[in-house]
Amino acid sequence: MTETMTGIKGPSGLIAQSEEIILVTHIKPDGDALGSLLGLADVLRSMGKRVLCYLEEEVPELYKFLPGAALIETSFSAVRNFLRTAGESVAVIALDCGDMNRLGRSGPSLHKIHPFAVIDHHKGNTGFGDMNWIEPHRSSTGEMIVDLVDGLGVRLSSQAATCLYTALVTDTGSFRYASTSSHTYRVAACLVECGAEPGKINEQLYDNYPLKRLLLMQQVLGTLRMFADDRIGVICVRRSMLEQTGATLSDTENFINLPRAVNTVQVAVFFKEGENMISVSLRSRGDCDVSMVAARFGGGGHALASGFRAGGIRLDDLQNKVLRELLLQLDG
Ligand SMILES: [Mn+2]
Repeated sequence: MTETMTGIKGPSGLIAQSEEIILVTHIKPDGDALGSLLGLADVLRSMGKRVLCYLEEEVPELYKFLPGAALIETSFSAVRNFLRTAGESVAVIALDCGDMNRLGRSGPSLHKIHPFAVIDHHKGNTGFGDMNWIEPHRSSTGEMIVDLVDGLGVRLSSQAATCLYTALVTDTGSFRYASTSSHTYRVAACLVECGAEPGKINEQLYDNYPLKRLLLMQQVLGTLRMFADDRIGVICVRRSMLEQTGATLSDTENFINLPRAVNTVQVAVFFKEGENMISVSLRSRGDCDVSMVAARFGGGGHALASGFRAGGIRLDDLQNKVLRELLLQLDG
């Protein structure tokens, strides 16, 4: 590692003391969540620790290529068994997770295990651990894990490097977002030196879609409508489109970035018609705080990315309501 690394970081003392460690991350896991989880798990195992990775839902198809993904336990009984056979020195580390609720249904049970450490880069992190290492300026939790591992004096395996590189590349939008710092690139360089292969990883992440996703995209783009002098771009996915293409809502990931990237657009909106509910995603280019709009419908999120769900309303009616609120927010 280079001299730019800043010494011992995060819960390295806790890791040194704990022979048995449970790693958890947020539900609806993204590349940073899973990459950090599996990268740190690999490192801890190489240090001779007994490690359990727990996530209460299945790993999304997109991330199944990550080394170790198959070892993630999805049943809480695995946690209970681990605790039953563990010694005194068991610890939990929650990764990339802003608050306890984001751990899912088993959050409260996991949170009863002590010591409970948090490693995260979300601005709004509630600091819900016994020890919290939260650095909101960081590009990704994966970047923090690489510094942590550097402080532990462990060399990353190519498997761990692959996981952590995936964390970096996904959470920085392929090194495009403002959170990408010179340090992010140094960490990326280190990961490549340890065996991460950017070409292969990017192909897995970005050039590996099933045809049904493209067919769904074709239909969803057909719904595009522009409002307010092309400042608002709206797309929808309807149940019938999923039925026709065989795709699922998970195949719509990143669709919202298509209207968002139009040069006149300030806000992009994506309506997703579920069985009983409509989910709405809002993305802003910066001038409009879409979390205020989501909040008016009982949702939440950040100024640039937020969302909510609504039931008992037709999609067209909901769209009219959302547009009205957005115009107030844009021009009000
Ligand atoms: Mn993250």
